[in-house]
Amino acid sequence: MTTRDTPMSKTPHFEELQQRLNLSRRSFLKTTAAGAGIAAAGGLVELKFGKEAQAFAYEPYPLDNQLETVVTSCAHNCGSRHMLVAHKWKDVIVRLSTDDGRYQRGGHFGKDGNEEPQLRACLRGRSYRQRLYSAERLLYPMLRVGERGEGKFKRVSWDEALTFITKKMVHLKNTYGPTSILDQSYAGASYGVLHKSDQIEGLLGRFLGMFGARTSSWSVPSYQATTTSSRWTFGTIRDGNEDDTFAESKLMIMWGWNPAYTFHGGNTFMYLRMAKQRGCKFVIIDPQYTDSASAYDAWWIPIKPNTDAAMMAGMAHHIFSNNLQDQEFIDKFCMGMDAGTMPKWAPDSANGRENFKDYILGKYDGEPKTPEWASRICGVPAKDIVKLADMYAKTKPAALKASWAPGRNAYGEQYSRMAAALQAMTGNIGKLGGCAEGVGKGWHAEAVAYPYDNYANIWFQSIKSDRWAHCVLNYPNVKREEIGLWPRQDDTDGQIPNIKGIFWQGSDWFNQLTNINKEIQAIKKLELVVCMDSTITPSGIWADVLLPVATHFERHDVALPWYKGHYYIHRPKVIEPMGESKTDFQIFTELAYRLGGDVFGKAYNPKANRDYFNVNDNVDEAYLREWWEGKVMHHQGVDMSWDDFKKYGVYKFKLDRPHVAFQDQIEKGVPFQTPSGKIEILSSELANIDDWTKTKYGYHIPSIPKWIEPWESLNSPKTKKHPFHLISPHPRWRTHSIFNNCAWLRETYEQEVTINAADAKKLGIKMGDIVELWNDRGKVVVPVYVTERCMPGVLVLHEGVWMDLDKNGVDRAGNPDFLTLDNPSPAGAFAYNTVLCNIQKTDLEHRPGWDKLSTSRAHIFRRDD
Ligand SMILES: Nc1nc2c(c(=O)[nH]1)N[C@H]1C(S)=C(S)[C@@H](COP(=O)(O)OP(=O)(O)OC[C@H]3O[C@@H](n4cnc5c(=O)[nH]c(N)nc54)[C@H](O)[C@@H]3O)O[C@H]1N2
Ligand SMILES: Nc1nc2c(c(=O)[nH]1)N[C@H]1C(S)=C(S)[C@@H](COP(=O)(O)OP(=O)(O)OC[C@H]3O[C@@H](n4cnc5c(=O)[nH]c(N)nc54)[C@H](O)[C@@H]3O)O[C@H]1N2
Ligand code: SF4
Ligand SMILES: [Mo]
Repeated sequence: MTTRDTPMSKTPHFEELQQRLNLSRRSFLKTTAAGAGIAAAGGLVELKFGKEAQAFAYEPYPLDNQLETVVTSCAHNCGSRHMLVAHKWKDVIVRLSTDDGRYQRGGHFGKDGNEEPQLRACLRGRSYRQRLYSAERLLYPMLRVGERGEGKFKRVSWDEALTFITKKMVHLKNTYGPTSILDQSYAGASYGVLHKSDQIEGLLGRFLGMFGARTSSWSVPSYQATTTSSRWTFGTIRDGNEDDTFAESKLMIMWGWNPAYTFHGGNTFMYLRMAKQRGCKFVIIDPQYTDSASAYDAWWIPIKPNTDAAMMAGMAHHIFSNNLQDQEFIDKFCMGMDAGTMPKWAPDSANGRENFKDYILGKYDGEPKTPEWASRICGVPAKDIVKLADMYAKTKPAALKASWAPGRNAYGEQYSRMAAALQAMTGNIGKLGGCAEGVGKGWHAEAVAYPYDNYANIWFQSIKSDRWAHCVLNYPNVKREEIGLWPRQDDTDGQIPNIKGIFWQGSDWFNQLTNINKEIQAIKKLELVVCMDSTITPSGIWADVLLPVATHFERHDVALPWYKGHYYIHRPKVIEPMGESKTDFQIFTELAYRLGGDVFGKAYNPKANRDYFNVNDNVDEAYLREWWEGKVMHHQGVDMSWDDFKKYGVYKFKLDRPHVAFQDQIEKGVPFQTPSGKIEILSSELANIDDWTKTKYGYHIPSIPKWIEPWESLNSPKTKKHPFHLISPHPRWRTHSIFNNCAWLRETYEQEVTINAADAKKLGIKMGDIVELWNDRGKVVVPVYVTERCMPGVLVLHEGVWMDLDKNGVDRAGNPDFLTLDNPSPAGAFAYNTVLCNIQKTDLEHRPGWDKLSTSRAHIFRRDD
């Protein structure tokens, strides 16, 4: 998945397409009326459907040598990408195993190693059969019959479902204009090259843009803070090393990073273990003593959530005031780190006069950012701040891996920029064993196998993603800065989008964005909500139309690594699509033909014919082969043919040298991709902005990293009413909301809120009690987990559980997004971890899952009574 690099407005291509489509209401009615659905220039095409869903083949239990073995990969936005090996009996997958070394070229059972490590699946991946064949699997199109959100649907034919959608789309576009449909496609399927969901490169954006009605969502929930920060500082988001380089570090500072739970690469843990074996010291800065901390016997520094930038400023103070910085590195590569590295133009710019060192030393505000100053804010003893700063400045090479959660905050970008300043002042950028992450994107994959041309990213307005509800509820009385409107180069600049419909493709965003109660109000105002997914989801419950999508076992594709890893995994169609499901690409192509006949259909999917909805295998193969031969073999120097790749199932790249971000900048003097060619601690872009309301940020952002107090935190007066700070990290047992309904995984965990033992005692709360958490935005009910491993004042509740409302609007499942706030940080970061709330024992009903039979038993082993 990518974030936007070059915003694209209407293109000459696009104008031409729209003219040829001439999508007036009349021409649309003509197209559809011609034949209950499909009768474009190419003639009538009959809709055909796959077979009915198949049951498990339990009997007779097939032996291994009776099964066919197919190499494929796991999917989704889970932090990694691993091989799954499907063992199938006829058209049913009866077992899943994983990489054991033998599937690659020159491979054999057990082959493993540093260069070409095995890609071994985690528990989630290995449980995939339960998702594939789950009771919640969506097998045919459905239309809503009850109120929105009531969850009442009836089965309809594809033709009925698509006719419903096309009519509404044309109505919305004609009545409310080109901003009327909101693209909420996300990363559920970003890591395939053909059947892709994504904000930028995805199939939905291309489809809605070409249709001529698309409001886009530009900020990413994961890491918008560090995306913007890395663009300002380094000029790119490719600031990541490959994981094997961590094995070379002497000091590993894991800042808000818990790879034992939250994956960031497939073999991270293995390489970190190698580092440990070689004597690397580990430090963890996190409100929780995590499993990563215990696995590496790390020095745990508990910190008040959202105060990281202050602690980092305290470290910088110690480094500067003891002259521990790498001054040679600073002088050569940095801009604005200190008075000596200020650009010549700086004094002319109101926001550009300050340098970082003088800010840290207190020259501008009379407040030196000493370790003692920092300690009062972040709660970490000053002596520990000094000790860590000393270790970091004196150990070479040292990796400060600044993960994303501490940036998923109010002013999260300041944390990310402050981290970059520390990495730079210690000279740990571009060096093996050092680290500039950040975003952490390492090796670059060829990621798109369908046309990625001038049509690829057309949009008519683009807003900060989690302001859609605010926009809908307040339209037209919304200021552009409230929704972070991306500037446009034409006369529509600043126009507030009139959103009347939403498409979800590869996203469960209704369940995953901030402030769900506000979303619930907003969605009632919409006229069209379409959910494309392979299972029923909590978002789907709020849709008007559910379209069944074939999973990655049921279509042909190639899998990409996540942010780390350098390999491709072939994903053949392992089984036929279940029920009546179709691929996203089939659905959009069919919709394009219905909306605009051959002109739209062919432009959207040039290799396909009118019958693609029924026959897609050869077309998909042609796209993939072209991608492999044109991009992978040609651009990436791969000598394996497409047919051989399909035979082996995986291609693992051997890199000439370990992949270290910015190595050439440091070693060969290649300029950084910033305007100045330097590491911009003072950002040229920010220093030269006068009217912030005209930028996508909307609000002022200092041009150097600074500590800014978040809206809510343990230091805020609001703690009188809501004394606990809630953070919501990512779950080990789910990929966000995916796998929530997997019974095998649920046996191993419970969605529960973690609380410090002393806090629990004060409140009379015991392990396993059911509690309610609330603030002004909502209320959720969950069991409680009492531990010393979480710092006082902090609660931890994992994101992604499937919401389950009672009649009073209380969430019985414990989804933290009923408590989160939809105010994004100026740079676009979702403030998921900026939440105050309260907690007490409750008699309210708790429901651990939609399927009560799959209730977890984990709590039985944890009760202390
Ligand atoms: N198993 C699993 N892995 C995943 C995912 C998943 O859903 N499941 N999702 C993937 C995706 S899309 C993403 S974006 C990444 C997210 O990756 P991260 O952002 O790194 O992960 P989180 O789990 O949110 O948080 C990591 C740690 O940060 C700590 N933390 C929270 N707030 C603060 C703070 O204010 N300060 C400090 N110092 N620490 C804090 C938490 O206690 C937690 O231990 O993970 C990816 N990997
Ligand atoms: N409180 C709190 N909330 C958070 C976070 C947090 O830290 N705290 N983290 C946020 C982050 S970083 C993220 S990335 C988001 C994730 O938010 P989402 O992306 O909404 O989460 P997923 O559960 O991964 O949903 C992806 C959906 O895509 C579907 N899908 C998978 N493959 C396909 C396909 O091929 N086609 C189609 N049409 N659908 C497919 C899946 O079935 C699933 O329903 O959550 C965010 N929410
Ligand atoms: S869920 Fe992610 S980490 Fe687990 S096996 Fe699948 S790809 Fe790998
Ligand atoms: Mo994410």
